[in-house]
Amino acid sequence: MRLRFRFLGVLCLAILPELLPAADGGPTLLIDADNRASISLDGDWHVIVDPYDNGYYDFRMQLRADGYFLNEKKGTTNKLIEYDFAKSAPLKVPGDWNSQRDSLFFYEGTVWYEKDFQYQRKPRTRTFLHVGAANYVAQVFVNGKKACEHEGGFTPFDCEVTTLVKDGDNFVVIHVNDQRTRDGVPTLNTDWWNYGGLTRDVSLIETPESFVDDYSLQLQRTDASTIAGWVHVVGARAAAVTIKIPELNVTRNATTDAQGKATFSFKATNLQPWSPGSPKLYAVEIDVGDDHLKDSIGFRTVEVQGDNILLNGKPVFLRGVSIHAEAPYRSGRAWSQQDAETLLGWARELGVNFVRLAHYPHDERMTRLADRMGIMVWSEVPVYWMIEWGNPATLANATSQLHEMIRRDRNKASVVLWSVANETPNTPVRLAFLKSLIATARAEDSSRLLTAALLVTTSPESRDGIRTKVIDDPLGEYLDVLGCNEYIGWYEGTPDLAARTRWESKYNKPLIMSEFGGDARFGLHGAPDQRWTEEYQENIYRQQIAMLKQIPFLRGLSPWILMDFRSPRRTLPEIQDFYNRKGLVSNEGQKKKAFFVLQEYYNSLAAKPN
Ligand code: GCB
Repeated sequence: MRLRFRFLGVLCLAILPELLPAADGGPTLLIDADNRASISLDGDWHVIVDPYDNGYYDFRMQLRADGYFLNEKKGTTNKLIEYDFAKSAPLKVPGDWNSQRDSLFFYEGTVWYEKDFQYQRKPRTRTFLHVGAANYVAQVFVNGKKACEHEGGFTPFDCEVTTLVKDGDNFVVIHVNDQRTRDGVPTLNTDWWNYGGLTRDVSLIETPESFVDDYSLQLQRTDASTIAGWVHVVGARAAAVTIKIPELNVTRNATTDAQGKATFSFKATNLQPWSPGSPKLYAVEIDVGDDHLKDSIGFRTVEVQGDNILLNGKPVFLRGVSIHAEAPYRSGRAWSQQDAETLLGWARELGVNFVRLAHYPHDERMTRLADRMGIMVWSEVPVYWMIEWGNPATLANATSQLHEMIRRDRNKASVVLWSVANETPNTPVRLAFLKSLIATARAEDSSRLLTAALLVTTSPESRDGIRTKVIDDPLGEYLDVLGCNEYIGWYEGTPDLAARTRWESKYNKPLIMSEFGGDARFGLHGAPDQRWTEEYQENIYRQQIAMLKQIPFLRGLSPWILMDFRSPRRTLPEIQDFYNRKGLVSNEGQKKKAFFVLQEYYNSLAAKPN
């Protein structure tokens, strides 16, 4: 909960004790939500843009912690009511507000969303309101009562509304606020657009009274013919759980323990492991009483041995590219199947077997599609640049976003790396913060590799003009794979400086060059030393690739970035116009010259066995 609401809470206690927010149990996160039967609430929602948060006050300026906009919704003839959802213009959900209305392009603040829906309650059924993502804080009210609230703009949440829905007419109001705050995750400054709103799907999910809320099924690292995992059940004691993988002739039963967990471990003979060359997914069925879940899961191992990354026991080189969740061809936050297919389609054309989904968890359609296409994924939390490292509330917030990212995607074979941070300062307080995130990630998922995009130190030039970049960040000790961002030729010198740069690492660990690149406006041509031209960007890529080939412990790269993306930091008229132009593809889908340089390199690597 952010300061603003904490303050509101204190005020309410002091002067309006009867108006405290309804007690809510907090949201949960239903794994595999996109595979459950649901009633979509996507489409037009009425919205009230509320820059002063007046929806929390009544007409006498009395604070209504339960939300003035909620209780008076339908209105009565004789009262002064100064708003009307029914007459307010709609916005599409999913969708950020910035790209849907010119007047909201730069808007950061509160928008109240409202939707009417018909519902019939069913016996022995629980109902959840599922929100795929709301940037940044959301408070959900159903039929005027608070259901839950959530902080974090890129992970899903599910509010139980079983006792709030009724037969016939219902309405849901969601208060979404995307004001940046110093103590937030991310914090005040980022190099991407702060797209606000209900940016992913919203639906009602129905479950039986007892149901599966989480499960994990993985190949054991030490024994690639054993599948092990657990199923967590809520609402029942000693529940009988059955797992079936028909193609492997597997049927296994187990009973939940006092914590609601049933554990499994079984041999899987003739298993075809998931890999980029053969992204095999198995239909998996999980049955607990009346709850029947279906998923498609790939099984593979990923581990580190010295400075190698092993996929299914064999060394692999990660030919990647970084991707923002920016919608291709139209601006705005990407969310649709079409968006995912376009972005991963270009990546595939480039010759990748790996993508870095920067700088926050992307829509689940991306990781599902990566599973099917055989593209390994680096997924990260928005712990970016300067977070309030010493603030326990910020750590709690980052921890919960990390937990939600892992929980949503823990059964996706494509996800091989969790990243806990991007370009963070080398200070003791930040190290303590990130060590805590790493401990959480390891406790929640011991099967994947942990990484972070680090900054490096550079030694002064020697007499022959050679410099050394040293990976010596103390965080490296706690990671499995080192990530490193460098901008030789763009923020640092000219492209030819790459030829005079050597790399060393304090750690015997694999390195992924998680960012490098430079801006080019598509269609702007000039000499290779002329900034902003396609030729300059192409030059950077050529020089970088020559340098990267010399790094003995390099095990992958994800240059910055697949497509141009909106950023408020990039104001240069006629070149940037609020776009970061480091894309290999323009936001209109035009491929720049550097695209083909990287493609040629990746094709040559793909031709060699790993
Ligand atoms: C970085 C950041 C990335 C920026 C990029 C740039 O180091 O990690 O978020 O967009 O540089 O273009 O400056």
